[in-house]
Amino acid sequence: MVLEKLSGALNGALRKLLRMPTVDAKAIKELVKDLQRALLQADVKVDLVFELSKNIERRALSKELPPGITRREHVIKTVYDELVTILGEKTEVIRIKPGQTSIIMLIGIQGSGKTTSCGKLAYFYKKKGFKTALVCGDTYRPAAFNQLSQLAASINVPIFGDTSEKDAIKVVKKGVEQFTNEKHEVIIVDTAGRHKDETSLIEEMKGIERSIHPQEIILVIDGTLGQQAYTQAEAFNDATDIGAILVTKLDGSARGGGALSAVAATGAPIKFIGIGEKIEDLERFNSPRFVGRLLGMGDLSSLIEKLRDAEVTPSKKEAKVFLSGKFTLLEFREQIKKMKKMGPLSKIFSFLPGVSNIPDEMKSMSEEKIKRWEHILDSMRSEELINPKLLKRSRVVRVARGSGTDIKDVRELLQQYNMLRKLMKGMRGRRRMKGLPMMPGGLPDMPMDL
Ligand SMILES: Nc1nc2c(ncn2[C@@H]2O[C@H](COP(=O)(O)OP(=O)(O)OP(=O)(O)O)[C@@H](O)[C@H]2O)c(=O)[nH]1
Ligand SMILES: [Mg+2]
Repeated sequence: MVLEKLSGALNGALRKLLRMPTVDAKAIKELVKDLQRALLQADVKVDLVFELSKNIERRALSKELPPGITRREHVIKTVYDELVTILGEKTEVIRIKPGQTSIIMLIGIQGSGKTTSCGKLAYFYKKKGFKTALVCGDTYRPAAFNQLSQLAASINVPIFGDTSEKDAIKVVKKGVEQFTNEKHEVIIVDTAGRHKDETSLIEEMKGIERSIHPQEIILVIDGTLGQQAYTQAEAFNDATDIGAILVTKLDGSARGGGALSAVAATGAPIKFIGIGEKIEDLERFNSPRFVGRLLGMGDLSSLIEKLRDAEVTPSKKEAKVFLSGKFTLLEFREQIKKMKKMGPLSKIFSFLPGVSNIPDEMKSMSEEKIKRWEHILDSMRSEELINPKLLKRSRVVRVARGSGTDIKDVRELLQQYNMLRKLMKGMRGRRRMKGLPMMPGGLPDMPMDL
């Protein structure tokens, strides 16, 4: 599993949010705190974590929600979006033209995983049906050719190398020439990792680049570096515009989140990730999909679906209760309070066939509105709750002031209440069919003594 620890922590934070009775400012603060802890432990840069927290807090509490989306879903989607943003939204692929030769050169500091990744990439392209070959450009380390040869043999891919030649450029040039003549479609060049710093790395890269003109240069970065990966990626991104990045060792590294976000912050595209020591442990990097997996929730559509399932679903019985009894503002208030636990009205009404003409804004009533209405109803006197007709202008002004809302809000509530009451009156007229079982399209069997 990639970034197991980070994934577990992020998933835990979201699960906690799902269990909260309501998603309010306090719940979001707590979520953000959990996310911060998880990301900082994964070595994500403090600035990035701060930025992400701010964005999540601001967006999560935004007033308007898209229709049909609950506050909970909206918050989860916000977290998802913000994580995708810090990992780079663009998904880029290396395009290999069939029938032509494409040269891919890998560079990177010592031990970053170049040679292993050359083998993985060769396997990746071979599996896609491309005629693939490997060239060993590491003349510095004697065992390098041997290491790459073993990988090449294991996947049955030809390899070129010359252990008696010290000039890497000469060897690489010869190998590329040979494989181009043999009409190989993908030639992958391994290089030495003797560099102390980014500058010498970039120098050598430029030398080989001038002599073989690769279609793609891939900088291999060790994922265990965490946010330190930034300097390497930045120097590389400044030096070449045909560069991509491959982040290795994301399996089992606690700091991989830091490495990925640091690289993305330079604007350099991450095209592949290494997720193990085996030849098949290479993946194209796709940040939305990656974040989905990191959160333990697949892509976003399945995320939303899962969220819907995870939400409390009111039972048929509860739905009946909701529409039963005398329907004054007093009952309305009871139901509003219950709705906080039961979820949006659309769910409740979906249990009642024939109730399709509920105004949309009532069906997808947001949690903010439920709360606001609760405050408004709590500010009314009991005589007003029992007899809403008493609520003339001066009383409406008083209720608005008392509940910290606008007159407009109180009016809206009264209007919605009246609509609902009328609707129920209409249903009561049809109630003579009482006793019929619940049938699709038919009327529900429910006590409604309005
Ligand atoms: N767990 C894990 N190990 C990896 C991954 N990629 C590479 N390694 C390991 O990292 C070590 C170094 O890998 P190499 O491919 O030899 O690195 P290199 O960049 O070619 O090293 P030099 O040629 O010495 O510069 C090896 O033990 C690999 O097995 C990965 O994605 N996951
Ligand atoms: Mg090597």
